[in-house]
Amino acid sequence: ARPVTVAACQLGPVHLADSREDVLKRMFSLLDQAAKEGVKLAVFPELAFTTFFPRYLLEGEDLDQYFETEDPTKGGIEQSPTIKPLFDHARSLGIDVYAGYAERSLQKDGVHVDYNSSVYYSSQEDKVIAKYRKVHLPGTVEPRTESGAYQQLEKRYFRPGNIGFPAFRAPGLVEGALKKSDGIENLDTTGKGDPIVGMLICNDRRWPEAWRVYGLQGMEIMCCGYNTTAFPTTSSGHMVEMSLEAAEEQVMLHHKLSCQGNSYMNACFSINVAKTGAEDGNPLVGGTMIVHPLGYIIKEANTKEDELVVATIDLADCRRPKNTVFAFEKHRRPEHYNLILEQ
Ligand code: CDT
Repeated sequence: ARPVTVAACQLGPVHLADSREDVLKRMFSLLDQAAKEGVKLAVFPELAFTTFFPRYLLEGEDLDQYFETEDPTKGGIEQSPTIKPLFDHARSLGIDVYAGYAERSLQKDGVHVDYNSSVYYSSQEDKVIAKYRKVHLPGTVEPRTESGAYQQLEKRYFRPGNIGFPAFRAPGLVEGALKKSDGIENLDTTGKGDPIVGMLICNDRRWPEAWRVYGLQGMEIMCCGYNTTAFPTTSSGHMVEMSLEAAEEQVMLHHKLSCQGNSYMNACFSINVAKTGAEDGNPLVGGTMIVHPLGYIIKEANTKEDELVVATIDLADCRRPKNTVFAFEKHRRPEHYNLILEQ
Protein backbone atom coordinates (compact mmCIF):
# COMPACT_ATOMS: atom_id res chain seq x y z
CA ALA A 1 0.00 0.00 0.00
CA ARG A 2 1.10 3.58 -0.73
CA PRO A 3 -1.52 5.68 1.04
CA VAL A 4 -1.65 9.47 0.88
CA THR A 5 -4.35 11.78 2.15
CA VAL A 6 -5.29 14.46 -0.37
CA ALA A 7 -7.77 17.34 -0.44
CA ALA A 8 -9.72 19.12 -3.11
CA CYS A 9 -10.00 22.68 -1.76
CA GLN A 10 -13.11 23.96 -3.48
CA LEU A 11 -13.58 27.73 -3.41
CA GLY A 12 -16.96 29.42 -3.52
CA PRO A 13 -17.31 32.61 -5.57
CA VAL A 14 -14.65 35.31 -5.52
CA HIS A 15 -16.37 38.60 -6.30
CA LEU A 16 -14.82 41.66 -7.91
CA ALA A 17 -14.96 43.44 -4.58
CA ASP A 18 -13.18 40.67 -2.64
CA SER A 19 -9.60 41.56 -1.78
CA ARG A 20 -6.65 39.23 -2.22
CA GLU A 21 -6.32 39.18 1.57
CA ASP A 22 -9.92 37.97 1.92
CA VAL A 23 -9.29 35.12 -0.52
CA LEU A 24 -6.01 34.16 1.14
CA LYS A 25 -7.79 33.97 4.51
CA ARG A 26 -10.31 31.54 3.02
CA MET A 27 -7.50 29.45 1.56
CA PHE A 28 -5.68 29.44 4.92
CA SER A 29 -8.85 28.21 6.59
CA LEU A 30 -9.17 25.31 4.13
CA LEU A 31 -5.51 24.44 4.70
CA ASP A 32 -6.03 24.51 8.48
CA GLN A 33 -8.97 22.11 8.20
CA ALA A 34 -6.93 19.93 5.85
CA ALA A 35 -4.06 19.74 8.32
CA LYS A 36 -6.43 18.46 11.00
CA GLU A 37 -7.41 15.63 8.65
CA GLY A 38 -3.81 14.64 7.92
CA VAL A 39 -3.81 15.99 4.36
CA LYS A 40 -0.47 16.00 2.52
CA LEU A 41 -1.59 17.51 -0.80
CA ALA A 42 -4.13 20.33 -1.21
CA VAL A 43 -5.42 21.24 -4.67
CA PHE A 44 -6.97 24.69 -5.30
CA PRO A 45 -8.86 25.87 -8.42
CA GLU A 46 -7.79 27.59 -11.64
CA LEU A 47 -7.14 31.35 -11.15
CA ALA A 48 -7.72 30.68 -7.50
CA PHE A 49 -6.75 34.04 -6.06
CA THR A 50 -9.16 36.25 -8.02
CA THR A 51 -12.50 36.29 -9.73
CA PHE A 52 -12.60 34.55 -13.13
CA PHE A 53 -11.64 37.81 -14.89
CA PRO A 54 -11.67 36.48 -18.52
CA ARG A 55 -15.43 36.96 -18.46
CA TYR A 56 -14.79 40.73 -18.60
CA LEU A 57 -13.35 42.97 -21.32
CA LEU A 58 -10.49 44.70 -19.51
CA GLU A 59 -7.37 46.69 -20.30
CA GLY A 60 -4.56 48.57 -18.60
CA GLU A 61 -4.41 48.49 -14.83
CA ASP A 62 -7.88 46.95 -14.63
CA LEU A 63 -6.40 43.87 -16.29
CA ASP A 64 -2.87 44.04 -14.87
CA GLN A 65 -4.11 43.70 -11.28
CA TYR A 66 -5.01 40.05 -11.88
CA PHE A 67 -1.52 38.95 -12.90
CA GLU A 68 1.47 37.76 -10.89
CA THR A 69 4.56 39.18 -12.53
CA GLU A 70 7.48 36.80 -12.69
CA ASP A 71 10.94 38.03 -13.46
CA PRO A 72 13.08 34.95 -14.11
CA THR A 73 16.17 36.87 -13.02
CA LYS A 74 14.62 37.50 -9.58
CA GLY A 75 13.18 34.11 -8.69
CA GLY A 76 9.84 32.53 -9.46
CA ILE A 77 6.31 32.74 -8.19
CA GLU A 78 7.49 31.88 -4.65
CA GLN A 79 8.50 35.54 -4.36
CA SER A 80 5.07 36.95 -5.23
CA PRO A 81 3.88 38.93 -2.19
CA THR A 82 0.30 37.90 -2.94
CA ILE A 83 0.97 34.15 -3.23
CA LYS A 84 4.00 33.52 -1.00
CA PRO A 85 1.89 33.66 2.20
CA LEU A 86 -0.09 30.62 0.99
CA PHE A 87 3.07 28.60 0.49
CA ASP A 88 4.48 29.76 3.84
CA HIS A 89 1.30 28.65 5.57
CA ALA A 90 1.31 25.32 3.73
CA ARG A 91 4.92 24.71 4.74
CA SER A 92 4.11 25.33 8.40
CA LEU A 93 1.44 22.59 8.09
CA GLY A 94 3.54 20.19 6.00
CA ILE A 95 1.12 20.32 3.05
CA ASP A 96 1.94 20.45 -0.67
CA VAL A 97 -0.14 22.81 -2.80
CA TYR A 98 -1.39 22.99 -6.39
CA ALA A 99 -2.79 26.43 -7.21
CA GLY A 100 -3.81 28.20 -10.39
CA TYR A 101 -2.95 31.85 -11.11
CA ALA A 102 -2.49 34.33 -13.94
CA GLU A 103 1.20 34.41 -14.84
CA ARG A 104 2.88 37.43 -16.40
CA SER A 105 6.28 36.28 -17.52
CA LEU A 106 8.80 39.08 -18.08
CA GLN A 107 11.10 38.59 -21.06
CA LYS A 108 14.64 39.86 -21.45
CA ASP A 109 13.64 42.82 -23.62
CA GLY A 110 11.09 44.14 -21.15
CA VAL A 111 8.03 42.76 -22.91
CA HIS A 112 5.87 40.20 -21.16
CA VAL A 113 3.98 37.06 -22.08
CA ASP A 114 0.91 36.00 -20.12
CA TYR A 115 -0.24 32.47 -19.32
CA ASN A 116 -3.01 30.77 -17.38
CA SER A 117 -0.74 28.73 -15.09
CA SER A 118 -0.57 26.47 -12.09
CA VAL A 119 2.30 25.55 -9.82
CA TYR A 120 3.04 22.69 -7.48
CA TYR A 121 4.62 23.80 -4.22
CA SER A 122 6.47 21.08 -2.29
CA SER A 123 6.49 21.69 1.45
CA GLN A 124 9.37 19.24 1.88
CA GLU A 125 11.52 21.08 -0.65
CA ASP A 126 10.09 24.46 0.33
CA LYS A 127 9.87 25.49 -3.29
CA VAL A 128 7.80 25.30 -6.41
CA ILE A 129 8.93 22.07 -8.04
CA ALA A 130 6.69 22.17 -11.13
CA LYS A 131 4.83 24.62 -13.28
CA TYR A 132 2.14 24.06 -15.89
CA ARG A 133 0.78 26.53 -18.46
CA LYS A 134 -2.71 25.85 -19.78
CA VAL A 135 -2.55 24.56 -23.32
CA HIS A 136 -6.22 24.49 -24.34
CA LEU A 137 -7.55 28.04 -24.04
CA PRO A 138 -11.31 28.26 -24.62
CA GLY A 139 -13.27 31.25 -25.87
CA THR A 140 -12.41 34.09 -28.21
CA VAL A 141 -9.91 36.91 -28.77
CA GLU A 142 -12.61 39.43 -29.61
CA PRO A 143 -15.70 39.81 -27.44
CA ARG A 144 -18.72 37.95 -28.74
CA THR A 145 -21.28 40.35 -30.08
CA GLU A 146 -24.45 38.28 -30.33
CA SER A 147 -27.03 39.35 -27.80
CA GLY A 148 -26.91 37.49 -24.50
CA ALA A 149 -23.53 35.92 -25.27
CA TYR A 150 -21.29 35.41 -22.27
CA GLN A 151 -17.62 36.30 -22.62
CA GLN A 152 -14.73 33.87 -22.25
CA LEU A 153 -11.75 35.98 -23.30
CA GLU A 154 -8.98 33.55 -22.41
CA LYS A 155 -7.66 33.60 -25.99
CA ARG A 156 -7.30 37.38 -25.64
CA TYR A 157 -5.50 37.44 -22.31
CA PHE A 158 -3.30 34.33 -22.41
CA ARG A 159 -0.85 32.62 -24.73
CA PRO A 160 -1.27 28.83 -25.08
CA GLY A 161 1.12 27.05 -22.72
CA ASN A 162 4.59 26.41 -24.13
CA ILE A 163 5.94 23.77 -21.76
CA GLY A 164 3.81 20.78 -22.71
CA PHE A 165 2.70 18.25 -20.10
CA PRO A 166 5.68 17.48 -17.86
CA ALA A 167 4.93 14.90 -15.16
CA PHE A 168 7.05 15.09 -12.02
CA ARG A 169 7.64 13.26 -8.75
CA ALA A 170 6.36 14.79 -5.53
CA PRO A 171 8.70 13.94 -2.64
CA GLY A 172 7.49 13.37 0.89
CA LEU A 173 3.86 12.51 0.09
CA VAL A 174 4.17 8.76 0.58
CA GLU A 175 6.08 7.19 3.44
CA GLY A 176 8.92 4.87 2.53
CA ALA A 177 8.95 5.79 -1.16
CA LEU A 178 11.96 4.31 -2.92
CA LYS A 179 14.46 6.62 -4.58
CA LYS A 180 16.81 6.07 -7.50
CA SER A 181 19.58 5.99 -4.87
CA ASP A 182 17.99 2.77 -3.50
CA GLY A 183 19.49 1.08 -6.54
CA ILE A 184 16.18 0.39 -8.28
CA GLU A 185 16.98 0.03 -11.96
CA ASN A 186 13.74 1.39 -13.38
CA LEU A 187 11.74 3.06 -10.65
CA ASP A 188 8.88 3.78 -13.07
CA THR A 189 7.91 0.14 -13.49
CA THR A 190 7.90 -0.65 -9.76
CA GLY A 191 5.26 1.88 -8.75
CA LYS A 192 7.08 2.25 -5.44
CA GLY A 193 8.73 5.63 -5.85
CA ASP A 194 7.49 9.09 -5.00
CA PRO A 195 4.09 9.71 -6.63
CA ILE A 196 4.15 10.80 -10.27
CA VAL A 197 1.97 13.87 -10.62
CA GLY A 198 0.47 15.74 -13.58
CA MET A 199 -1.25 19.13 -13.79
CA LEU A 200 -4.00 20.36 -16.08
CA ILE A 201 -6.17 23.47 -15.99
CA CYS A 202 -9.90 23.50 -16.63
CA ASN A 203 -10.62 23.11 -20.36
CA ASP A 204 -7.56 20.83 -20.69
CA ARG A 205 -9.49 18.12 -18.85
CA ARG A 206 -11.71 17.65 -21.89
CA TRP A 207 -8.76 16.71 -24.14
CA PRO A 208 -7.68 13.06 -23.93
CA GLU A 209 -4.35 13.85 -25.63
CA ALA A 210 -3.33 15.93 -22.62
CA TRP A 211 -4.07 13.14 -20.14
CA ARG A 212 -2.42 10.54 -22.34
CA VAL A 213 0.86 12.45 -22.57
CA TYR A 214 0.93 12.40 -18.77
CA GLY A 215 -0.28 8.81 -18.71
CA LEU A 216 2.67 7.81 -20.85
CA GLN A 217 4.94 9.27 -18.17
CA GLY A 218 3.39 6.99 -15.54
CA MET A 219 1.22 9.65 -13.90
CA GLU A 220 -0.56 8.47 -10.75
CA ILE A 221 -2.22 11.68 -9.55
CA MET A 222 -3.73 14.31 -11.83
CA CYS A 223 -4.43 17.73 -10.30
CA CYS A 224 -6.90 19.93 -12.17
CA GLY A 225 -8.49 23.19 -11.07
CA TYR A 226 -11.30 24.82 -13.05
CA ASN A 227 -13.83 27.66 -13.44
CA THR A 228 -16.62 26.31 -15.62
CA THR A 229 -19.59 28.46 -16.54
CA ALA A 230 -22.99 26.92 -16.04
CA PHE A 231 -24.37 28.30 -19.32
CA PRO A 232 -25.33 26.06 -22.21
CA THR A 233 -23.29 26.96 -25.29
CA THR A 234 -22.29 25.44 -28.57
CA SER A 235 -18.57 25.11 -29.18
CA SER A 236 -18.71 28.45 -31.02
CA GLY A 237 -20.01 30.11 -27.88
CA HIS A 238 -23.58 30.67 -29.00
CA MET A 239 -26.15 30.31 -26.30
CA VAL A 240 -28.42 27.30 -26.60
CA GLU A 241 -32.10 27.47 -25.72
CA MET A 242 -32.24 25.51 -22.48
CA SER A 243 -33.20 26.17 -18.89
CA LEU A 244 -30.34 26.97 -16.53
CA GLU A 245 -31.03 23.75 -14.62
CA ALA A 246 -30.91 21.61 -17.76
CA ALA A 247 -27.78 23.43 -18.87
CA GLU A 248 -26.02 22.84 -15.59
CA GLU A 249 -26.95 19.17 -15.69
CA GLN A 250 -25.41 18.88 -19.15
CA VAL A 251 -22.25 20.78 -18.16
CA MET A 252 -21.87 18.50 -15.14
CA LEU A 253 -22.32 15.41 -17.31
CA HIS A 254 -19.49 16.49 -19.60
CA HIS A 255 -17.29 17.46 -16.66
CA LYS A 256 -17.76 14.09 -15.01
CA LEU A 257 -17.38 12.11 -18.23
CA SER A 258 -14.08 13.91 -18.90
CA CYS A 259 -12.57 13.44 -15.44
CA GLN A 260 -13.87 9.93 -14.78
CA GLY A 261 -13.19 8.63 -18.29
CA ASN A 262 -9.67 10.00 -18.51
CA SER A 263 -8.76 8.85 -14.99
CA TYR A 264 -9.89 5.35 -15.95
CA MET A 265 -8.13 5.36 -19.32
CA ASN A 266 -4.86 6.51 -17.77
CA ALA A 267 -5.14 4.46 -14.58
CA CYS A 268 -4.63 7.48 -12.33
CA PHE A 269 -6.35 9.24 -9.46
CA SER A 270 -7.59 12.71 -10.27
CA ILE A 271 -8.31 15.63 -7.96
CA ASN A 272 -10.69 17.98 -9.76
CA VAL A 273 -11.40 21.27 -8.05
CA ALA A 274 -13.94 23.96 -8.85
CA LYS A 275 -14.22 27.61 -8.17
CA THR A 276 -18.00 27.60 -7.98
CA GLY A 277 -21.15 29.53 -7.20
CA ALA A 278 -22.16 32.85 -8.72
CA GLU A 279 -19.34 35.38 -9.05
CA ASP A 280 -21.11 38.74 -9.22
CA GLY A 281 -24.11 36.94 -10.68
CA ASN A 282 -22.12 34.78 -13.13
CA PRO A 283 -22.77 31.12 -12.35
CA LEU A 284 -19.94 28.58 -12.18
CA VAL A 285 -20.70 24.89 -11.76
CA GLY A 286 -19.45 22.81 -8.84
CA GLY A 287 -18.52 19.17 -9.28
CA THR A 288 -15.36 19.10 -7.18
CA MET A 289 -14.41 15.45 -6.86
CA ILE A 290 -11.67 12.94 -6.27
CA VAL A 291 -11.74 10.11 -8.82
CA HIS A 292 -10.31 6.59 -8.57
CA PRO A 293 -8.22 4.96 -11.35
CA LEU A 294 -11.14 2.65 -11.98
CA GLY A 295 -13.20 5.71 -12.88
CA TYR A 296 -15.54 6.01 -9.93
CA ILE A 297 -15.96 9.05 -7.71
CA ILE A 298 -14.38 8.46 -4.30
CA LYS A 299 -15.64 11.69 -2.74
CA GLU A 300 -17.36 14.83 -4.03
CA ALA A 301 -18.43 18.25 -2.80
CA ASN A 302 -22.04 18.89 -1.92
CA THR A 303 -22.05 22.69 -1.75
CA LYS A 304 -21.13 25.65 -3.94
CA GLU A 305 -19.18 27.27 -1.14
CA ASP A 306 -15.67 26.89 0.21
CA GLU A 307 -15.54 23.18 0.98
CA LEU A 308 -12.86 20.65 1.72
CA VAL A 309 -13.17 17.25 0.07
CA VAL A 310 -10.71 14.82 1.64
CA ALA A 311 -9.82 11.24 0.75
CA THR A 312 -7.04 8.84 1.62
CA ILE A 313 -6.07 7.28 -1.68
CA ASP A 314 -3.84 4.25 -2.15
CA LEU A 315 -1.52 4.74 -5.10
CA ALA A 316 -1.08 0.97 -5.26
CA ASP A 317 -4.56 0.96 -6.85
CA CYS A 318 -2.97 2.37 -10.02
CA ARG A 319 -0.83 -0.72 -10.51
CA ARG A 320 -3.38 -3.29 -11.59
CA PRO A 321 -4.90 -1.25 -14.45
CA LYS A 322 -1.43 0.06 -15.41
CA ASN A 323 -0.16 -3.51 -15.63
CA THR A 324 -3.19 -5.08 -17.33
CA VAL A 325 -5.81 -3.39 -19.50
CA PHE A 326 -3.83 -0.12 -19.72
CA ALA A 327 -0.32 -1.55 -19.95
CA PHE A 328 0.49 0.97 -22.68
CA GLU A 329 3.71 -0.69 -23.80
CA LYS A 330 1.85 -3.93 -24.48
CA HIS A 331 -1.37 -2.77 -26.02
CA ARG A 332 -1.06 0.69 -27.60
CA ARG A 333 -0.62 0.82 -31.38
CA PRO A 334 1.05 4.20 -31.99
CA GLU A 335 1.77 3.26 -35.62
CA HIS A 336 -1.93 3.94 -36.22
CA TYR A 337 -2.09 7.23 -34.34
CA ASN A 338 -0.21 9.46 -36.83
CA LEU A 339 -3.25 11.53 -37.67
CA ILE A 340 -3.30 12.87 -34.12
CA LEU A 341 0.04 14.53 -34.69
CA GLU A 342 -0.62 15.55 -38.27
CA GLN A 343 -3.79 17.54 -37.60
N1 CDT B 1 -11.98 28.09 -17.64
C1 CDT B 1 -12.28 27.21 -18.63
O1 CDT B 1 -11.42 26.68 -19.28
N2 CDT B 1 -13.60 27.01 -18.85
C2 CDT B 1 -14.08 26.19 -19.90
C3 CDT B 1 -15.39 26.67 -20.35
C4 CDT B 1 -15.60 26.29 -21.74
S1 CDT B 1 -17.17 26.63 -22.32
C5 CDT B 1 -17.85 25.03 -22.29
C6 CDT B 1 -14.21 24.71 -19.54
O2 CDT B 1 -13.87 23.89 -20.38
O3 CDT B 1 -14.71 24.38 -18.48
